[in-house]
Amino acid sequence: SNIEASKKLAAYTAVDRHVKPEHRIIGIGSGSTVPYVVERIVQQGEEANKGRVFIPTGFQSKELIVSSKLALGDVDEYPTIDVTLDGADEVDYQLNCVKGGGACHLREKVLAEAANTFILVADYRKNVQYLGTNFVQGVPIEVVPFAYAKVLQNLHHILGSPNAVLRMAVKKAGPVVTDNGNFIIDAPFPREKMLDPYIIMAQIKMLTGVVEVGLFCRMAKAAYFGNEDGTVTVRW
Ligand code: DER
Repeated sequence: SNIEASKKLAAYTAVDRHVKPEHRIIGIGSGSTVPYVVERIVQQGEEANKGRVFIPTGFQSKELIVSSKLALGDVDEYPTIDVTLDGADEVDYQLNCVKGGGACHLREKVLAEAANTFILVADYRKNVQYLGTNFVQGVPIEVVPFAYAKVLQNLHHILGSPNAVLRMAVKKAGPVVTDNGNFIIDAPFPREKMLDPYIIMAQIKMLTGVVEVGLFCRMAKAAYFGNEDGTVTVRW
């Protein structure tokens, strides 16, 4: 499909430009675009990948690294990462992004922050002027289960997200549970709150019980978007 082709195009372009032979510690994100990142890195060959370690951002990411026969590294051993590549749910013109559609944004943010270079790869749907344009389900927020009702109440009545909801699982009874054993709340905000996402991110982060917020504000060095017409849009 056009969307898959555009994910592949973004991923291949980003890897070709940012995963250099001297890069040894590589962070791998989560979602359906990063498999193309790993595919392209594998294509760099055994020689290039000898001595490299790949740090996962969760169970899916770990499985992807292992199934691609790349060396798995642990973030504990490698607090500094040469380059982390990850997907996003939306990216605005200042490279603020919404992440957490796959409920993996806590470990993703750890590896994004630990990286000397953080690169986003996405299909054209994610390339927006304002966050909340296409990805309308809301800002993903990882919360400890004990506090989720309180956080929901604060979002509804204080932070201006009356439609915030606990993310329910589809193939499991009850809520989605993250790799860290926590819940996810999806909190939609009106556009004016998304003009400078840093403000709302900080306000959400301060709510007791919030573990991490799926807003990555100006962390990425560049974002690559595959377009329907086979071109790539790069923003930095
Ligand atoms: O959940 C996440 O943060 C993922 O990276 C997600 O934002 C991107 O998923 P996709 O590449 O499948 O669209």
